[in-house]
Amino acid sequence: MSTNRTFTMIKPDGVANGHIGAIINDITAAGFKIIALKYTKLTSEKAGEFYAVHSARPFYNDLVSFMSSGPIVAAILEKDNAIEDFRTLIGATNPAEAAKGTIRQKYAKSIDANAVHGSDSDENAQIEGDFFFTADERF
Ligand code: IDP
Ligand code: MG
Repeated sequence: MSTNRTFTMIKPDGVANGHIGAIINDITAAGFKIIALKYTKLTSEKAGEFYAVHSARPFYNDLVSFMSSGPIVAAILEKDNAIEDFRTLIGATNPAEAAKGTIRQKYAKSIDANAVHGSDSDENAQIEGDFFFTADERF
């Protein structure tokens, strides 16, 4: 199915390592339009809620503590075929397996601290965007 919006976060490692500008440049150079953008920080409670789908996974507690360890950048992005094209742009979850030139290959160091999030479906893009942005924060 073809979709036109996705949701992303630049994760705490991407922010702490100074990659906000480079990552946003890669995203816009790939043809994504920014619909909403926010520099913020998740509490551990909010991070737990965002990643609730992974609550049974062994890495869940580490993921929640990592995602609340520092500021992040959240964004809603628009492009034809947004979900699939953005997953291609960021590369595999494990940066060691991410294709050359992808955001995770360039800016991430480990499977847990992997620089960026990308929605995996239309439905989740909607839910995740709504988690961070009200209607009047989208342009
Ligand atoms: P995705 O971010 O590529 O969609 P998911 O499987 O949805 O990957 O996992 C969500 C996040 O959980 C990953 O981006 C990564 O930060 C973390 N994660 C996934 N698998 C592992 C793992 O095996 N060890 C540690 N962290 C993991
Ligand atoms: Mg995922």
